[in-house]
Amino acid sequence: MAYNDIKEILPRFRFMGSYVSSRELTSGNINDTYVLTYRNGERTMMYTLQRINTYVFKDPQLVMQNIASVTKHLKASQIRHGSYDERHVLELVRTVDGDVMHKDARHGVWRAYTYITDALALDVVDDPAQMEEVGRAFGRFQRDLADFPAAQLSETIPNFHNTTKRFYDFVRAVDNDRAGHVREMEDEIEFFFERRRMMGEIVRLMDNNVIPLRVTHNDTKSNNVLLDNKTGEALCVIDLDTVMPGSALYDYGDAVRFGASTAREDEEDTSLIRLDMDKTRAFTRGFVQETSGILSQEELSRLPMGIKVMTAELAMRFFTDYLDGDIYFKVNSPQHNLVRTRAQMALLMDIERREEELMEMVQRYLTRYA
Ligand code: GN1
Ligand code: MG
Repeated sequence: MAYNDIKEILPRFRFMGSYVSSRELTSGNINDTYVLTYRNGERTMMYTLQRINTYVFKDPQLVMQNIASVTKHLKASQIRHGSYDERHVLELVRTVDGDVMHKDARHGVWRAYTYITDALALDVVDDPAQMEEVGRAFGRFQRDLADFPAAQLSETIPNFHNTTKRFYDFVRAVDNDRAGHVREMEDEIEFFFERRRMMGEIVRLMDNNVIPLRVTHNDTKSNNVLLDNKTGEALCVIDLDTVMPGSALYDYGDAVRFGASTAREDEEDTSLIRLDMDKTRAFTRGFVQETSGILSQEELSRLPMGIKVMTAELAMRFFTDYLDGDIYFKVNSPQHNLVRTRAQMALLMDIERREEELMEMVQRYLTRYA
């Protein structure tokens, strides 16, 4: 029952009115999330309350500082462009002491936002038109943060999308074999070794300054965008925990990996998993239009590589966690991380088959913006 987990935390925040009810949201893999309903006279107020996973985010104070400055910047950009609305940017609720988070020894670290009502967050995207809106949202996000001073942001999870470094973590997990799975995982292990070079490609391009370092979201799943449930339009980008310096290819690639798949990220029947080209094109259109004048030719021409590298990276991260004994991602069964791994491997193999199609798709944007 959710209330018991949070009842001592509620009075620590400046929620308006009196508590009515709460429910837990379970789609995130890292933090614990609750939606709260309060009543203030005739008005119903809703909030999102989250317990930050401090195994994953070692320094939550830095995470919250990032979020406070990013939301402030987003709001200012939107006001400047005349696009500001309270449903277009997350708004932190402060603690009674005026802080951006509450921390105590027994309950952990907590933060809260005003809940954005009448909105959908899609775990599965069925309609290309929705995928285009998701693309617009992440494109605008990138655009609104293009002038954000990246030096002000802390790297809250160092090397988060450094896929080369992730590969070493994977090799270490194989060596340690903590959960005792390695003996049965020859094919999977081989799969990642074969793709080692490809996985380091974005890191190499950044190291060689071929593509720029940008302020990026780094967790661009479709359910991290809210769409208006009446008009279907993109409202707001959420889950700002991993906003850090990164590459546009991460945001583009991870979004396509998640939202343009024909199946869930943890689909067990791998025969159902493919890359849906209509959804991929729709996302690309939304994302590229909103970032036009910002993304370079070098980035545009490598968008397909972003899809490949990010899918391989996620497959390998899930697999590493499986080998480590499920210490990072929340799991709903002992096989969950392996199921996720195999699903992402299947998706990657389809992406590899479609390389030419993907290159043709970006060609259009290259000639347009040349
Ligand atoms: C985690 O918590 P959630 O579900 O938004 C993870 C992402 C992965 C994603 C895979 C901090 O995101 O990197 O892509 O799971 N977040 C972190 O579903 O590791
Ligand atoms: Mg999330």
